Amino acid sequence: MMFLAALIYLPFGLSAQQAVKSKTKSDAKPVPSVLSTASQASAVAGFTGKGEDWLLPSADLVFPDLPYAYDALEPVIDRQTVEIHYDKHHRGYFNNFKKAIAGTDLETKSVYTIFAGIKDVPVAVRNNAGGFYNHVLYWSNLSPDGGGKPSGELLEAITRSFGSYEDFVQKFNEAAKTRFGSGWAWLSVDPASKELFISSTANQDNPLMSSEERQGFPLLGIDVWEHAYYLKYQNKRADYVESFWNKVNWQDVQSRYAEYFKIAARIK
Ligand code: MN3
Repeated sequence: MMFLAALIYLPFGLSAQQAVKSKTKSDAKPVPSVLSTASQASAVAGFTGKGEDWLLPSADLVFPDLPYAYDALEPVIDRQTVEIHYDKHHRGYFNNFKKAIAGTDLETKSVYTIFAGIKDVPVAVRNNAGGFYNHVLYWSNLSPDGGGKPSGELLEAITRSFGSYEDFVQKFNEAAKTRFGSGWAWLSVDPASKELFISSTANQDNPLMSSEERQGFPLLGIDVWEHAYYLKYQNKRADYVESFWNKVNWQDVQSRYAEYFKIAARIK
C-alpha cells in the first residue's frame, strides 16, 4: 500500500523527504528509478507529451516517463527492446536535442516551429528533435491494455478517409513494411482537408516537417528502425508490424485527434 501511495502522490506535491520517510516506515520495495525521477521532472514542467505540451519552448521540454513497465508490452514487444529503446535510444535523442539547441534561439521555439522550418536547422537538431518527439508519441500510442478498434469520431474519420478500418490497417501496414531502411509510418490529419492520411518518413523525420511532401499532424506512428524490433523479430519486420496492432492505445490516438482541432491554430 505504501509503495502505491508513494507512486501516486509523489508527483503531486509530497516532498521527496516525506516520501522517503513513508517508504522507510514500511517494507515497500523502492520506487523504480524511471518512475520516481522522471515523474518528478515531468510534474515540474507539466510536460506529458500530449499535443498542447509541445507548444512549450524547447528549453522547457523534459524527458517524460515511460507510461508503463519495461515488460508491459510483452509478448508484442519484449522487455529488453523496450528498455534499450526508451532508456538508451530515446533518452539519447532527448539529450542530443538539448545539446544541439543549447545557447541558440531554437531554445525559445516550440518543436512545431522547428519542424515547420526544418530545412533551416542543423541536421543534429532535425535528427534529435524528430527522434525525441517521435518516440514520445510511439510510447504513448501503445498500452499494455491496447488493441481492439477505434471508435467514435476517429473511426468515422478513418472510414471516411480509407473506406473501412480494415482498408486503413492494410494501407498503414504497407507503408510500414515498405519504408526502405530506417524510418516511421504514420496516420496523420491533413490540416487543409481535415482528412486522415498515411505516409512514411525516413530516419527521424515526421509529417510535421516542412520537408515532407504531404504535411500533417501525427496521431499514430510506428517505429520501423531495426532497434524497435530486431531482438525479438530479427529480419521479420512484417511480423512486428502486424503484432503492433495488439497494443495500440486507441484512447491516446483518439485524444490526439480531438486535441488537434483545439490547438491547430496555435501550431507554427
Ligand atoms: Mn526508435
